[in-house]
Amino acid sequence: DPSPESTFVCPIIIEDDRTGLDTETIRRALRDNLLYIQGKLPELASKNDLYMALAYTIRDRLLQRWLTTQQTYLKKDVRTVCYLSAEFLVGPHLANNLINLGIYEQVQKAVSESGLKLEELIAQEEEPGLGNGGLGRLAACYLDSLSTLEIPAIGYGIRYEFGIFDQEIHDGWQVEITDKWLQYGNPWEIARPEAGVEVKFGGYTESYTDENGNYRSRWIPDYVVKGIPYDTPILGYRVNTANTMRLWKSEACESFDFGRFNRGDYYGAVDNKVHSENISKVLYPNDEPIQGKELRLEQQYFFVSCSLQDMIRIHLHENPSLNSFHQKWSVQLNDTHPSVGVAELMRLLIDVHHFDWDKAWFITQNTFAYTNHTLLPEALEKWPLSIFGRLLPRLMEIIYEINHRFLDKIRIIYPHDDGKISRLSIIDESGEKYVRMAHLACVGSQAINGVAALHTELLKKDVLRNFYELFPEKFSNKTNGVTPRRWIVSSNPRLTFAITEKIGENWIKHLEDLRGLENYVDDGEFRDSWRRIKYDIKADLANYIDKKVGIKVDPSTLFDVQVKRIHEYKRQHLNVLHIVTLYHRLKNNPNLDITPRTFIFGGKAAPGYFMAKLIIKLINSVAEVIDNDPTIGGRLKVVFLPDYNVTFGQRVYPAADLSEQISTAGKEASGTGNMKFSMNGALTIGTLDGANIEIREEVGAENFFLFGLTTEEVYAKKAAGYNPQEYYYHNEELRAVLDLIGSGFFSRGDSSLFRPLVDNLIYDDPYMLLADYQSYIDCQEGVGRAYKDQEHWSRLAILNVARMGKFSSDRSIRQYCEEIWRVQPVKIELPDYIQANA
Ligand code: Z57
Repeated sequence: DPSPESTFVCPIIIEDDRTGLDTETIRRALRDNLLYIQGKLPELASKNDLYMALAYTIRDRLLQRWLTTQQTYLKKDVRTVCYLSAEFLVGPHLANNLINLGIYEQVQKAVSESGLKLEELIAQEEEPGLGNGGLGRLAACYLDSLSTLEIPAIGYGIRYEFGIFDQEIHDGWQVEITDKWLQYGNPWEIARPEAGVEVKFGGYTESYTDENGNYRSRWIPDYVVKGIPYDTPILGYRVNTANTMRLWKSEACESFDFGRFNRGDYYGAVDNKVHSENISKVLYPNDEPIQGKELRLEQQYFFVSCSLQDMIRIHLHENPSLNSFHQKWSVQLNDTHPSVGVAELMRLLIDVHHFDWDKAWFITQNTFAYTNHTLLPEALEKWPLSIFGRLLPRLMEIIYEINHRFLDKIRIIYPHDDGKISRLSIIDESGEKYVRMAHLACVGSQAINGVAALHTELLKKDVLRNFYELFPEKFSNKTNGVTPRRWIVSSNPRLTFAITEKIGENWIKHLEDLRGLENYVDDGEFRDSWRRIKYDIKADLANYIDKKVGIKVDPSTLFDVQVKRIHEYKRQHLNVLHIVTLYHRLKNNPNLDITPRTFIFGGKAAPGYFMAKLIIKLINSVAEVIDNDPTIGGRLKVVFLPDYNVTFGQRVYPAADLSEQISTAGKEASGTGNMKFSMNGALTIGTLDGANIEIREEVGAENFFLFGLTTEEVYAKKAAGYNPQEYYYHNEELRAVLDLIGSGFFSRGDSSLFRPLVDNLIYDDPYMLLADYQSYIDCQEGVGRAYKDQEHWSRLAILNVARMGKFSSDRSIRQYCEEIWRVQPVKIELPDYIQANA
């Protein structure tokens, strides 16, 4: 809480140097920050010093907007969205803040004084890799849209000291390097140690009777950890709203250390400090499947407890009690990772604020909403009771009580159906006992959603069928979206300019306006300039590829791109089967007329995921053999670009001709890369999976390369006893391709290297590559033919961009606001001594 002195009204005199947006003022501010923040004379400043000076200059310009936003929210006592997520993959801040503030050009000029290009300073920023892939990146796009739509919101998460590892490739294999993103400091965050909170772990509970004769429970923890919030402003596009991303860092609790220290347990005290600091040390690098490691559960409870305590503190600052908590806060659970929040809010209301059970449950249920992001059974999170009960004994009790009351109600609806009861139970008692986090989230939330139309249907029919039957009204779909500010304006300035020249700049905030481009598909000059732009971007990427991996690629070839986490269900190896098929055809018929292609891959494998790592090795091995084969004569090139991340995504989406979205139908919940490609004028080759279905619906079936089994066909084939060997024996070309890989041809004669991969496909093939192989190959032939007619291809590309309006995260967030959160925009007025945005 603010100290009493803070009510003393003191007009703060703002130096013009920290708010002015004109070139001259920014020029002065840069020099000022270089000297007084970085402590460098211009002559001795490194590129990084200049980046830091610029970053602080921009942060200065955000601060008034940020503080005014927070003050307005407090004064107006607004309803606020809290997005709880274990990951926020925000990407570099600098360029986005320049664009959102509308001062890119001024800053460009101001920077040129230093003899550097703004683009070089932008490239200097180390991206915060606080996420694995789609789920964390979605959270970041949603924060951008929340601010742009002027919705009061806080993103709560973990400030990992080490984010997703940096990937290197050694001899074709992935090697993981620690991500030291904080080593040169982070100019975008402000620590708020005064808002620290404490979180309990371990120990036991005991019951007692309070002064009013009420039975209560007390949690005597084994250790207590302190959470320190680090805040980063998230500015909206051309608005004054700057919301907060509040990430928690774990620290040792001195008071607790002192107790041990004084008892002479020096080692114990230091050990506790080490353990406390470990909680926010490192991001778990698995994208889909969660492994049940205790530290991961500690991370989850840590950030959820910190965040809920923080909301309660803010709430009680403006309200007499927590009775209205659910009216002021809507808390979104990004997957089940924060779902222990359901039990934690119950604990805080009952144990700390002395609510009775029913009132606490009413508030809790009306506070939370849950987004599911996966259909993979192995990715549905569950915690062994043994671990859960030991680490969070009081929460375990509360979950038992929630479950008990829930199942009592269920028994009335399904009187003699024990099977139903055990399928719905929050506790899995079929073998070793587990807490099922998705069940806790479903029972404790007012709304449940999937992330694409197909995904939501499959949730209702399959994964969450029993819950859908119980409360169908809680379920809805919210198809994912991505922010056009980062994924078009910032990453693709040339395309942005070309679009804006024709239809104005409204599309940046209203992506549906891209429809206006349809008027220009028949304009030959426009198509010409469209192609020139794509070619120039591809030439830039070709230079970058040469610099990074020393491979020369030709920008006039078809750029066929697959960038995403490496996972068997995403089927990067199906893409490889196509490449080897083309290679095999060219070997047998060197004069074959094929469309020259450059295949570009990028993506990280979970460090413990053997098959994914082997797929990376396979891509690199095939790349090397093809590159060194003179008969190919550059008609095929394969490039694996190491260390795929947000920064590289911004480079590669604009340069793609073809987007590979080839997951087994029914496996990819939505996908969001699919949207980024298409918005940048790539055509998609894809299955009827996730959001691909909706993209195809929007852009038109004739502008989308579709192949493969449908979800129903996949299910039916599985049920009928899928046998991949039939495909292997009946398809000669497929057999030749698999045999070539299995023979050691791509592994210097070592026929054992890729055996596990080839055998898995022939004898098991859980993701049905062999069933989809022929359909994929045929479809790719159509792609190659289509690319030969460049005028035709340009038409399709323009139509793709023109029809992608639906996939702006602004649309997704509007739907969440109206249908789940019931929150409204709040305009932020700047004090009049602040220079307004451009
Ligand atoms: C993750 O990135 C996603 C789902 C998960 O359950 C976990 Br854990 C991590 C992804 C899905 O695989 C994508 O299909 C989806 O587009 C993305 O989440 C955002 O919803």
